[in-house]
Amino acid sequence: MKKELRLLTIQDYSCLGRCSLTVALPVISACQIECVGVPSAILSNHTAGFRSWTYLDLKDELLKIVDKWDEYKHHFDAIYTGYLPTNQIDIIKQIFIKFKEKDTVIFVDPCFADYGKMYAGFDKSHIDKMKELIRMSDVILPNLSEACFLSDTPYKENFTLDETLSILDKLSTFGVKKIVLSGLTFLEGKLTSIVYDCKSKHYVLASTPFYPYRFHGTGDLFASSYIALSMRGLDDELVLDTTQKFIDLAIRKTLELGEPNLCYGVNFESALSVLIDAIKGIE
Ligand code: PXL
Repeated sequence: MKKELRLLTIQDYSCLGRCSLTVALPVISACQIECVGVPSAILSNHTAGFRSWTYLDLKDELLKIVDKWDEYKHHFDAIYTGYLPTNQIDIIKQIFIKFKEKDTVIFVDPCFADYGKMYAGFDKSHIDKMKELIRMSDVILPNLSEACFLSDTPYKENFTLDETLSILDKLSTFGVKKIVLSGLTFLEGKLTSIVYDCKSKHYVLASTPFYPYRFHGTGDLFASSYIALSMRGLDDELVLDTTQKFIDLAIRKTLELGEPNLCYGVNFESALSVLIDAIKGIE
């Protein structure tokens, strides 16, 4: 009998540009998990690649929304945070405490940097606040830039596997169980990701071809897919491999349509079948 699963995710809703909630909701739903999405902010579009945007901060709504649920019994199998303004992190910590039960897994995608630079509107104070959130989590899913900022490692595009493992070792001092690091290029011509078990130091890798484009939103797709498939009980090797294949197909579908407009993200809608097929095996 298939188990019903419910996940709470808190991140922004950027109307245009496929990222955050607009990808988390369909990806997690495709894995047959109820995705309860609470928007931290509403933007006209994301801030990477577009010239300007509107921004409505929903800080004052967050506790109002989740406290309203006190009238009902809500169990969350997982909580997943993505892009968050610095001034909301203390509230998110309260939400973790409110909903964390024995079997609730907390996933944090730090989501504040890419290509060695912090996203527009963030400063270094965000890194310390994010470390506080990470210390309360079970699994973190940084990209290479975020991993460098969080471990005080100077950023470069290419780290060797040994250098990557030493970054992971530093990050494991935050007390998390697992680290899922994406966007690695130590294998030539490949885009590689790694799941690192902080206790055993055991790791698994998955790779797909590397494309010389800076697509937006692929980190959010990666995190949503990894989290949903692992909640469905697939082992890390299969989760990572399927997630890489899902994103690879989304990129190929985008490229098939011609020269991509990178701001709009990737055509993941055409690749959802990869996730649907992966969980068919366990139905
Ligand atoms: O995909 C990361 C992301 C999420 N949300 C917003 C962003 C970005 C990246 O720039 O601007 C609003």
